[in-house]
Amino acid sequence: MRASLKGKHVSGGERIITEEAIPEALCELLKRPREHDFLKLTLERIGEVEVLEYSLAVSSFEFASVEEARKFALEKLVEIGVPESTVRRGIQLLSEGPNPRGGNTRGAVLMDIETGERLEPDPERGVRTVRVDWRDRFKVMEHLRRQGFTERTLDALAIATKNVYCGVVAELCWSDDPDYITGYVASSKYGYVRITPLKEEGDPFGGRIYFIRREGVGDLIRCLEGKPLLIDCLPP
Ligand code: WAQ
Ligand code: MG
Ligand code: MG
Repeated sequence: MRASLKGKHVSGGERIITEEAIPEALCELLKRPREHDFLKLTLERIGEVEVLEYSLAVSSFEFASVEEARKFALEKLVEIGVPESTVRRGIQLLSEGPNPRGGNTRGAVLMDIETGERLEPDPERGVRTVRVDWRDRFKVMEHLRRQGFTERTLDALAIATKNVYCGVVAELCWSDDPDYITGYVASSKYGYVRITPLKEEGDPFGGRIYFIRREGVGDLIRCLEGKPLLIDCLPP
C-alpha cells in the first residue's frame, strides 16, 4: 500500500501473508494513513518464502547533541570496518538529502565501502528493500511496545535485518520526516543500534546508506528487491 496527499508520500506498507489473511491485512493498511487523497493497493502472489529465525538484536543510545550522536554512529561504522572517509561521505549525503537533483529519494544509496562511490543504478530513486515482513507482526510489536518502541522500529528493523541477510555490510539511516530524529546503524556485528538524535528537530532531510562491497552488487539488488523473506522473532 502507498498513499499520498497533494503528491507527497504520506504512508506505505507491505505484508507477506497467506491468502486467508488478505481481507484483514487490506483493512488494516487502508486505515493507516491519517489523511490522503490517493491510495494504491497492489496484491502479488509470491512463491517460495525464506524464513529467518531471528531479526537483528536491538539496542538504544541517547546523546545530548546531534554532533555527539553522529560521532558515535561514525565510530560504530568504523569499528564495523567502513573507512572513516566513506562514513563521512554517507553522513554528508544524508544531511543534504541523497537525491542528486536535490532533496530525498524513495530508496537507499548503495555506497562502495572502499571508495565511497555510489553504485545504485538510478541515484534519483535509490534501491528499495521490499518483500520482507514478520511472521507474526502483532507478537513482535507487543515485545517492542513493552520496550517503548513504535511501529517505526518494527518496520525499520525488518528492513535492516533483510539488508544484512542480503549482504549489506552496514547501514546508516535516519528518517526524512522532520519530526523523527532517532536513526540507527545496523550490521551483523552489532545488530540494530538506535541512536538519538541523528538530526535536529524540523530537519527535512534523511535517507538510508547501504555500505557494500562492489563485487556482487547485481546479486545484492536482486536480493533486496526480489527475495521474499519472513522474520520469525526477536533474538532471545
Ligand atoms: N528501502 C530502501 N530505502 C528506503 C525504504 C526501503 N524500503 N523506505 C524508506 N527508505 C529510505 C528513503 O530514502 C527514505 O527517505 C528514508 O529511507 C527514510 O525513510 O526508532 O522512519 O520511512 O527504531 O522516513 C528509523 C527508526 C526510522 C529508528 C526510519 O525512515 C527507531 C524511518 P523513513
Ligand atoms: Mg517510511
Ligand atoms: Mg519518511
